[in-house]
Amino acid sequence: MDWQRAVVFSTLLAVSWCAEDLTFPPGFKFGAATAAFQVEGAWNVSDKGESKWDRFCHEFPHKIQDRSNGDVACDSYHQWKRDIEMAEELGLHFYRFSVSWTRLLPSGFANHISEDGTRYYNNLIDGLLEKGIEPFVTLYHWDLPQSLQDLGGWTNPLVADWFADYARVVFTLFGDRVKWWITINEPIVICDVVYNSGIMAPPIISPETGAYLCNKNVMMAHARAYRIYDEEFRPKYQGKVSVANHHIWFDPLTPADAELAELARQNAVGRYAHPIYSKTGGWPASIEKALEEVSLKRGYSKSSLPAFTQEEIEFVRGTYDFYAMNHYTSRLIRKAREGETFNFWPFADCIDLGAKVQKQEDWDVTSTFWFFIHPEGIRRQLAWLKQQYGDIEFIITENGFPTVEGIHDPIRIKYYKAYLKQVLLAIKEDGVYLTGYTAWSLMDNFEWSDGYATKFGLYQVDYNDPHRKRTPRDSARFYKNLIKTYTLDDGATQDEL
Ligand code: GBH
Repeated sequence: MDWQRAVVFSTLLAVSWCAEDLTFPPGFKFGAATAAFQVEGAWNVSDKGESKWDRFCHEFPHKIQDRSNGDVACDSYHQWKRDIEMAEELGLHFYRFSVSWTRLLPSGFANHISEDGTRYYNNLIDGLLEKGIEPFVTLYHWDLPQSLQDLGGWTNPLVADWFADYARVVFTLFGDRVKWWITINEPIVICDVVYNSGIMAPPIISPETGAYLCNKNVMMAHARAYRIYDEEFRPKYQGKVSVANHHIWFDPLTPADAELAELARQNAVGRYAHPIYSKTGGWPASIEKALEEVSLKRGYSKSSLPAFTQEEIEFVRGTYDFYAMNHYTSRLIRKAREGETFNFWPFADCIDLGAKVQKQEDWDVTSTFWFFIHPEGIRRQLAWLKQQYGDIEFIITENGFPTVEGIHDPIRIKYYKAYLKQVLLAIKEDGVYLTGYTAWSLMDNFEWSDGYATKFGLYQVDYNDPHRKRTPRDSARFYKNLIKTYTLDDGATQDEL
C-alpha cells in the first residue's frame, strides 16, 4: 500500500470508528445462563423432592409441545464438568444458573438439607471458580416444591416464610463463594403468565385474583430474602442481590395510545419493580387506580391487587443492589374496540386495561409464537428503567434467540449483534450504567411449554445421545470472539472452538 492509499484508508477507518463505536467498556462482564429445571434432569435421584414442574409435565404431557419433561433434560446433574468446560471455552466472566429448591430441601421446608444436593452445587461452584468464572446464582427459577404448591404456592402469603428459610440455607451453604444473587426469576411469569394462561405449572387459571395475590407475595418473599442477606451475610461476604424481572417493551400503536402504553409498562414492569426500585415504594399509582376501578366494576368490594401496609412498603423498598433485566421482545399496544375479545396477558392482550397488543409489520417473527424481533426495544427499555428508577447499576440477566434446528445459526448471530448494538447505544448515548450482559442460553434446554422443540443454546444438545453431547454453534464462536475482543466489529477474527 503506498502512502496516499494508507492515509485514505486510515482516515476512512477513523471516520467509521467515530460514527459507530462498537466496543464495550473495559470491565464490562459477559456471561451465559441456564436454569435448574431446564438443564439438570435427575428429577428423582437420591433424595430430591418433586417440584411443581415435575408434576405438571408428568400429569399434563399434552400441555408440552413435544410431550416431553425435565426428567433427564441436558443431564447437567451428571454433565456439570462439561458445562464448566463450555463456560471456559467461551471465556465467560460469569455463569448464571439456578438452584433447584427440592434438590436442596427435598420436603420444601428447611427441616432437612440434602447432602447430595449440597455436593452437586458445591462441585459446580468450586469448578467454576477454579476456572476463574464467577457463579451468578438464582435461588428460584420456577421449580417450586410440589409440597408447597399443594399448600397454595405463590398465592399463600406464607410462601414468603418458606422462601426466606430456603434462601437462608442457600446463603449459608454457598455465600462464602457466590457474590452475585438473584432471588426470583421473572415474577411476572410466575404470577401473570401462570394464572392467566394455564400453560405453565400449576395449571390454575385465576387472572382476577391469583395473579395479583401472587404479585404481592412474590414481592414480600424477595424482600425477606434480600433482608436476610443484608443483615446476616453481607457483612462477611459482601455480595450483591437483586430480582430478575422480565421486560416486554410496549410501544403505542398510534400517538393516541401513548398513555395506554405507559400504563402497560407500569402493569408489566412497574407492578414488579416499583415496590423495590422506586423512591416511594408500593404499587405504581396509575396501576393501583386502574386495577381498583376494574375490580369494583367486576363487583368486588375492593381492588384485586392486595394493598401493602406502610410497614410492608418500607420493608420492600430498596431491596436491591443492582437492577437485573431479562429482555427478549416487544409489542405495540392500542385501545380495544367494542366487542373485541382478549387473548391472555402479558404476551398478548390485557383485558384489565382494555388493551390489545400486536406486532409491528416490519418486526420479524421467530420459531416461537411469543417472540418478535425488535432490537430497539432493549435500548428503549433500559432508558425507560433509568428514567423511572434512577441511575443505578443495570445487568442484563437474559437475552437470546430461538431456533429450531442446526449448528449453523447465522440468524442467532444477527440477533445478538443487532440487540448488542442497541445495548451499546444505551450505554454510550443514553448513559445507562450497564455493567454486564447474559446470553440465554449456554445450551439448548427444556423450554417450558415448548419442550425441546425450541432451542436457545449457544451449544446444541443432542437429546438422542445418552451423554447429551453438547456441540458449539456458530453463535458460540461469535460470542467467544466478542468476549475476547470486546467489539461487535465484523473485522475481528473468528476463533475456533
Ligand atoms: C425466560 O422466559 C426464562 O427466564 C427462561 O427460563 C426461558 O427459557 C427464556 O426466557 C426463553 O423463553 O404463554 O404467551 O406467555 C421468557 C418468558 C414466559 C416467554 C413464558 C414464553 C410462554 C408464552 N417466557 N412464555 S405465553
